[in-house]
Amino acid sequence: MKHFVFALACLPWTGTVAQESFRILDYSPAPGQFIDYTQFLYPGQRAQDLKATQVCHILDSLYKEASFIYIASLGGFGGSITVKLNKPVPNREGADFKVLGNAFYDAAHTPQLSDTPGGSSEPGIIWVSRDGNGNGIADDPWYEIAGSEHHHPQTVSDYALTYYFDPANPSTHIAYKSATGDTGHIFRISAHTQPTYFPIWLSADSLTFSGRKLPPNARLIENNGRKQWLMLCYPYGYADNQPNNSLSCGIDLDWAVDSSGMPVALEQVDFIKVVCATNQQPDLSVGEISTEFAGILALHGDNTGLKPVENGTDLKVFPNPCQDRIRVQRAASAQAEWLCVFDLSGRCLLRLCVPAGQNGIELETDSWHPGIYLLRFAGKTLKLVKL
Ligand SMILES: [Ca+2]
Ligand SMILES: [Ca+2]
Ligand SMILES: [Ca+2]
Repeated sequence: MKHFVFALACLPWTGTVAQESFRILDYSPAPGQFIDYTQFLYPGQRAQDLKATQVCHILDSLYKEASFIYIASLGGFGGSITVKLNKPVPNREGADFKVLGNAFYDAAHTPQLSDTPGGSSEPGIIWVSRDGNGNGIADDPWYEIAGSEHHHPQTVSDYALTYYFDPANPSTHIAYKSATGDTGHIFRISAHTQPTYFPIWLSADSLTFSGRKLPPNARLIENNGRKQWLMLCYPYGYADNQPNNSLSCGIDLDWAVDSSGMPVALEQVDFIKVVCATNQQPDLSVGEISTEFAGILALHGDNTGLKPVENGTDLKVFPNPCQDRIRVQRAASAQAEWLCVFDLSGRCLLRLCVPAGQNGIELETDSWHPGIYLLRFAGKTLKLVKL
């Protein structure tokens, strides 16, 4: 979507990121406003000589560059990236890894939408595979991470979409047609002026993608008389859906299912694939909803991916340990913010919005089971003990 640069971006991340190293096996984006073949050309190279392997090689070098965080767009529905991890991600209790993207909450507007946070959320479905035969190649079964919308009545399990390149008019909107007859376009956006939005190194005429399509998550809301598109976050289980520093961004390998939808027991995974899973083009100012991929973060037993801080001046929770209630206090803030409580498996147990101008809130905790919880609020995470 608009507002993001393709090659260099600041991730909404508050901690130290120690990403997993990986190698790109395949990059097959759908058309999109951030898809630009010219950035992959060697000096003097012709577009028709650009190869998919060359694109993967260049992307690999960009992701390895330590001085900045690289984000690749997957374009519209069906676009994907597949990586091989240099070190497998084990399946331990709770969440095991995060797929990093550039999703963020819009704190100014999400309170209008009850308990559903939103902002920029461009969900992608995650697939995983392990190198079961040990040959280093992704020729083993793939399993889908069944996120929160897997069984939603508006989710379509076998959606298929074909995008068409018009060589006579490459710089126009890219037309598509689904197998069920939906038609539309990946819109041309005035801010992105490359010769075409079509990934012409993959095909010279058309590209067909198929897979599970999630319900649309973009909503047009009105705020102070001004209309604005807001992308609601799905609760869990997708890439580029919840912010990187959100506990809801964690992926548990126990959510993996086989082609029959049955859960599978995975000890570890070596390959991860991310697929843009919605087909939405809100309007000409936003463009297509396109999943972004910024890397993989293994949680390695730290199920949250977040290091809790001690009580401090910015955020206080008391009493801690607690029994029947707690008071959560932040520094005075004019902004509405989400307060979330998670268990140690990364499961969100409570989410509520603290209105603008209110610097604290009381929570009743007498019904909570004794144990350790993580409370996320005001950009901090605190460890909370319930007696
Ligand atoms: Ca797990
Ligand atoms: Ca995004
Ligand atoms: Ca293999």
